[in-house]
Formats: sequence, structure tokens, C-alpha cells
Amino acid sequence: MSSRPLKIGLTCYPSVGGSGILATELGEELAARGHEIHFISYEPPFRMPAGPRVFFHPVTVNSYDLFKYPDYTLPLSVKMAEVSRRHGLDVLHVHYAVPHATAAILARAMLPPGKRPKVVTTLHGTDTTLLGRDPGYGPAIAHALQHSDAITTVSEYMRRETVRLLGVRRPIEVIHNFFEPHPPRRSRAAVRRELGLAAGEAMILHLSNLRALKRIDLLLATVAAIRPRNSFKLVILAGASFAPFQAEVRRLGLGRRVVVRERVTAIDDYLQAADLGLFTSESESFCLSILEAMNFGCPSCAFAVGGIPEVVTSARTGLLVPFGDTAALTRAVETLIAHPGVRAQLGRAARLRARRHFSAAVIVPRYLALYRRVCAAPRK
Ligand code: GMT
Repeated sequence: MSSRPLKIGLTCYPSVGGSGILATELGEELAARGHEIHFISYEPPFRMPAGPRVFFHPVTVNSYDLFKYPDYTLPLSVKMAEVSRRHGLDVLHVHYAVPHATAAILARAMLPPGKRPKVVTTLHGTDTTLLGRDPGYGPAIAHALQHSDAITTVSEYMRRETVRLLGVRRPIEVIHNFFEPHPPRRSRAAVRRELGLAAGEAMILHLSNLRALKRIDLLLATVAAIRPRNSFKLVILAGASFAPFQAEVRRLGLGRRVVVRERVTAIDDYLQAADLGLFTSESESFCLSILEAMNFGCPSCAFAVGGIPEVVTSARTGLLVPFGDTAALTRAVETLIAHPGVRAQLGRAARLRARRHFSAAVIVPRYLALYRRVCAAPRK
């Protein structure tokens, strides 16, 4: 199989969100391995790498009076076709199916045979679990998957859900998410000082976009029950405004216990400063945030939902409890606060597991092997 550098188009949502972060990191890693990367989206991805071999092609959406709702899918597909033609893309790899996979299939069809890139679709979560159930989206997603050259999911759970909800009968390859930590820019002590952590206070970290399925209500209920009250601070790195939750923070008397930072880019600074992670999602296909914490030797407590048990082995690299059992979750957090030795042991094992199974060195070659395989197959 040829080992020439590949030209890869990557499309994702550029905003804060797991699928965009993963696509961006993948672009950075592929470019570092000598491949040419073309991001195609309405804005440069949130954490887009700078450097040679990385290009960004904006999609412009015009609003016409005729349209009640602006359309993104068609301009995206036109841009995908244009970039593919101009740069001779080998692969269009779309992250999050809606509407990216449909746009890629259309872009491919617009190009003459011999100029058509292979389409790889990676399903990240709500594209299957939420939109896949929606009769207004499900059939279009199933169609785009049927016509992709390869389909991947970020967990075995997602693979099962895709088969169950979308009736996909084609092979689906599970390629787990990965994360590469960047060296923190500030010391652990400096970050803890900034957050106002007193000596002996444990730093509980929660990172998310605060969407409904992250269940911030359960997060706050869990920490409100932690005893003693002065043993911790909950630090929330919020990918959206936390304002809608402030009233509940006050109602639970957590005003002095909760510290919020919005739209933080230097997440590694905070990850290295944390003692434990806390996640209360009712559904996750993987939970990149848990993996990010694991890389810094920080074990997490969470509900055992979706793909989370594929990331965390309970009692070895973190603590998982059944969904909704906030009392058990509070006990798990209290155990980790009270026993720094247990925390350190779980954290060491978590870091090892993250590096062994979910590092760029392990995962990126799997995407590359997939690209080479689809490129070697006859063009559609
Ligand atoms: O929930 C998010 O943070 C965003 C969302 C997305 O699609 O961008 O995350 C999904 O993809 C992440 C990356 O693969 C996974 O780690 C998350 O578990 C998944 N979220 C859900 O399925 C709810």
C-alpha cells in the first residue's frame, strides 16, 4: 500500500464540542505526520492548529428573503466539491453526520469520476442517539451512512446504537477518541491560587458545554450533599453561559463552593490542578472530558452510561455508579476527597490507561490505515 502523504478534508462543527475538538486534534496530528489538511467549515475550529500543511476554507451562508431558514448544507457541499477539485483531496472525513455526511455525499456526486474523494463519516453521539431517532433526520442520516465509503464510531456503544437506531447493516469500525495533553502554561499552585482553593480543599473539576443531557441539575445536587462542606471547590469549565444555573447554585447554598470559568482555551492548566473529575451526563458516547482528566492523572466519578464504561474501568481508573444514583455519586466523591492515596492510585492507573488505549500514537494510525484502505478501493 502506498505511503505517499494524503490530502484530507476535515469537516466538523468549529464550536466547543467533543466532535469538533476531536476533528481538530486529528488534523493537527495528521499534519504533523506529513499529510495535507483542509478544514472546511463556517469558522476555523475553536482549537485549530497553525502551521504548514493546514488550511482553512470558509463556507459562506447567504440569507435570501425567499428562505425562512438559512441553508448550510448546499453551500457546504459546494465548498467541499470545490476544495476537493482544486486540491485533489483523497478523503473527505466528516465529524458528526448532520449535515456534514449528506453534504459530502452530494459533493462527491458533483465531481467527475476519477476526481471523487472517498467519504469517511465518524459518528460522535447525538447525531445517532438524538437526531437518529428524529423522523425528520433519521432517514437522511441512514442514507448518508449507506453511501459513505467508511463509517466509524467513537465507541462500541455508539456502534450498537447506530445499528439499532439507524438499521445500518454495513461494517462500522470503532475507533475510540484520543487526547494529547499540552504542557500547562502555569503551575498547579498558580492555578489553584487563581481559583481561590484553600490548603486542604479538593478541586473537583467539571468540563462540559452544559447542554441538557449533561444534567447540571444532578451535578449540583451531587456536590450539595458532599460532607464536610468545606472540603472541596467545584470548578466548572463551561463551554456555554453558566448564568441559567446560578439561581440553583444559590438555592443549594453553593455560592462559595462553585467557581465557574467560561470558554477557557488553556484547559490543560486546569486539568493539571484538579484532584478529581465529576460528570453527571445521562448519555455520552465516550466522554472526552473524562479522558482529558485521565491524562493528567485525575480520576473521575460519573454515571455508568453509554460509552463511559469503555473509557473508565470502575474501581481501577475511576468510580462509576448507576445513572441517577446521586447519593452513590456523592459517596464516591467523598471517598476520593477523604483518601488522597486512593485518588493517586486511581489517577496513576487512569493515566496509564489513557496513554495505552486512547493516545494519538495508538489512534491516529488507525484512521490512517482506514484512509489508505478506502483509497485503495475502486472509486464510486
Ligand atoms: O456533548 C458534547 O460535548 C458534544 C458532542 C459532540 O458531538 O460534539 O459530544 C459527543 O462527541 C464527543 C466526541 O466524540 C463524545 O466524547 C461525547 O461523549 C459525545 N456526547 C454525547 O454523545 C452526548
